[in-house]
Amino acid sequence: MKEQVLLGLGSNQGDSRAILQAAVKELRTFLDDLEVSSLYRTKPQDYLEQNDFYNLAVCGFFSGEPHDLLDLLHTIENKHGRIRPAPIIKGPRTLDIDILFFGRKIINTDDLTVPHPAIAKRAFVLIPLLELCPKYSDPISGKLYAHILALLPDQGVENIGSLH
Ligand code: PH2
Ligand code: MG
Ligand code: MG
Repeated sequence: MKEQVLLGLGSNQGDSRAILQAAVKELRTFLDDLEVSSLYRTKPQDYLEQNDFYNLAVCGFFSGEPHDLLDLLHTIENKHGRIRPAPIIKGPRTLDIDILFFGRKIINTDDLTVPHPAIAKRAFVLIPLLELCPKYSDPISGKLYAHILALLPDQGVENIGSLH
């Protein structure tokens, strides 16, 4: 069975736009009917002493287990120079691909938490996500993400057009 998955991508090191373009191309090899949000330039959150990020979200259909997807995403991140373990937690990175949702599944394992635990406080995730899925709600609380976003302060998320 195919599950609809939503991923959040980010980069603030190297040629971020080229890295994100290459990553989306690689995602198309195993995600069907891939939809890609606009590209956003975003102010860093959590760890503030770093460059602005480029963020976007994608949505597609995956046949496999959540950990199969996680392995594929780590392979793409590593190929684009992702350093593990991170020298600075939540610091600069060439490429980050987070599983935001895997269908409506709730997953809590050592290496994977789905829905991604920080979605509700991050405009750089919510804004591209809502561009693709305006009616999406939190599988745990049932709250509409559009309502959650409306309550957040401005976090400096600027739509800079299409990735291509
Ligand atoms: N990722 C982080 C920490 N902070 N800030 C922005 N704007 N965008 C990100 O992707 C991001 C961040 C850790 O994953
Ligand atoms: Mg990550
Ligand atoms: Mg992340």
